[in-house]
Amino acid sequence: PATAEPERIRMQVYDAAQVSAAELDEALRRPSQKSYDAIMKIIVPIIDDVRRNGDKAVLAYTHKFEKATSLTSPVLRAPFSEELMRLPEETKRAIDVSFENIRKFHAAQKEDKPLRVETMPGVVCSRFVRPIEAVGLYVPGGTAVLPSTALMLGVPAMVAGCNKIVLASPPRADGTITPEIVYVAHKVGAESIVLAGGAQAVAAMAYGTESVTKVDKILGPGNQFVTAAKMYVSNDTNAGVGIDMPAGPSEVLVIADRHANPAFVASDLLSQAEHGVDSQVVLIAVDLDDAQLAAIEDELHRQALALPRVDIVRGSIAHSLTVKVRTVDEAMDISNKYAPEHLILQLRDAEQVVEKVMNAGSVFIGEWTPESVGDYSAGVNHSLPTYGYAKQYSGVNLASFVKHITSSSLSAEGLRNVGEAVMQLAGVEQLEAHRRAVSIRLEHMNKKA
Ligand code: HSO
Ligand code: ZN
Repeated sequence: PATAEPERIRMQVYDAAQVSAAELDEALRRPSQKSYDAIMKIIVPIIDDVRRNGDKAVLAYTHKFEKATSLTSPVLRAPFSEELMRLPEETKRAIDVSFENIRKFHAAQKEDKPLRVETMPGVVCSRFVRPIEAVGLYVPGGTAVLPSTALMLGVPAMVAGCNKIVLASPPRADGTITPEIVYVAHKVGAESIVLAGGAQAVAAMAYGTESVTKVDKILGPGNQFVTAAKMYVSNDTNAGVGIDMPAGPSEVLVIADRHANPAFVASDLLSQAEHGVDSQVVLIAVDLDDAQLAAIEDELHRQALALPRVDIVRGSIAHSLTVKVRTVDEAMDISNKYAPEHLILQLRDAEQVVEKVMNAGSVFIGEWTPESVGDYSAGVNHSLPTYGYAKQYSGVNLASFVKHITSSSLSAEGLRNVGEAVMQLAGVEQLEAHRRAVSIRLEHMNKKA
């Protein structure tokens, strides 16, 4: 008997001219996440346990969840031995090239001169930058090894001048970490690698243990347990730890017109779809005729079947979609409302369209710019806001690893110039001590004069 045809891998198609705005919104909703409460119930006891019992608790969870039962310490300290980062030359070269591009782009984000403004004669306001002292960088394990994430977090931390860089990643069952991640840790000057994942890794870095260094900020993507743990510890004033944006499943929105190569478009959609079954990819087809859309659909199906992760792709394509529109402006309206983590412009005038981008994590311009280049090697960061958070958040960048401190410096003349306004407002707020801190100085000046 003939073997059955594999089921068609195809995204649902909507015509923006034929559905209501509400229907389109509904179609573009991200796949829903597990309830926050259910996850909190699981992670809070783990966090409490790590806070109370330190290393012993971290190790016990790593033995249990990672099956790394031979592990006797949850931390690997620098310098890391050559043997732990033995890699094929071509892998090292690829990491080196990517490292250098990411370093260059993030070094260019440095503000080399402090900001200084004289707001009134003798009233000088300044702002200067200081690195966050200790950062904890979470590199997920799971279905793929992600040394690229170690680069995207570690390189800006290094460029910012963070004193202590701690990496955390779940070890393999034999208790080791993939050599790619150790090599990146070595290159960025990490002081240690925490051999743990999940809520236990987050808690260990937030509170510190006998051997895990306590950090001031935890960054990096992770599953829902990691994300919830980051939110939990950042709300605990006893931990005194900050976090980056909560990261959700990866997503891409591709806008393609008649000039786009169907094979390129399909390959970009699939490169995000293979991340996880919860990923979502969206194609906005600008004024394509039926044959052109069919060409993209055929490519998507054909290329997907050839992928090792085709099963994951089936899952994510099931809640992905194509939206047909007439104009680029219509496409941009939908995109700005969706606020995609990644936006790919496969349009003839892609460069000109960039000025219409209001909400997106990172933009990939023109047919020679697949998202993969940004995921790994171009220099931009791949740790980006998902789930529509690109409306109010930026991706990881140099500023994620520093604080801006302001200062003011007044001369006697400056205080004379601004003092009246201060005293008036202190009067309005009935804060007499505030008012007097100024008046006592002005009186002193007048006595001397
Ligand atoms: N596209 C992912 C990043 C990544 N891709 C890592 C490959 N490795 C989220 O931006
Ligand atoms: Zn990716």
